[in-house]
Amino acid sequence: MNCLAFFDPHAGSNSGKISGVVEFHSCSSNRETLVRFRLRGFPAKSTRGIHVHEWGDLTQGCTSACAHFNPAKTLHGSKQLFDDSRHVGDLCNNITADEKGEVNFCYFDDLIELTGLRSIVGRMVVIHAGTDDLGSYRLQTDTIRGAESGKTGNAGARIACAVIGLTNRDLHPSNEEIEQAREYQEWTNRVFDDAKILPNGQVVSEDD
Ligand SMILES: [Cu+2]
Ligand SMILES: [Zn+2]
Repeated sequence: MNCLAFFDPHAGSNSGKISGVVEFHSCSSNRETLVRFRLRGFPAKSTRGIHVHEWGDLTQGCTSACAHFNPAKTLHGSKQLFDDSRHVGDLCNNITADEKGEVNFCYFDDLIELTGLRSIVGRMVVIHAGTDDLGSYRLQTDTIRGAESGKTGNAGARIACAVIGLTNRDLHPSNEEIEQAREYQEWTNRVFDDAKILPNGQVVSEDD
């Protein structure tokens, strides 16, 4: 199956003037869903939060997309720090632009699906003004930063959003893309294995 979210820089729901597409592909040759970013319009070398939010509803701009898509009712998190204890819509949490302000990147996502209970079809890709903190403060529930970390990753305002729709384009990855996506997967798995010290310096025990 093939889906995409088109970012039109002239759309009212796109104050960030982001253009391009986020593509999704699933097929029998890979267990996970390929996610491909082809976006431009970011400040050079900036990192921005990106997620799938629950509804593809633009009646109040990106606001009516509501919260991160979270059918399992878990806390916000990231593959690197929390494995599968994260929202289905958390994706890779952040994208980083190159010196031209472009993002060309693909990876395999093991939580989203294009059919069934975890289907993201008809939902919304939202790009934020800030960086997703990966849920790294989510255990500090007595602070605002901690509570938000477990909900939104403190990624900030919504600067652009686009509904995920079906397409008849074949978005199957090239061999080169599959290789790149596997490399990224190994990297996130490796980081997770020794994630005893979080990016903020906080140390978590195995029981956490
Ligand atoms: Cu978001
Ligand atoms: Zn989330």
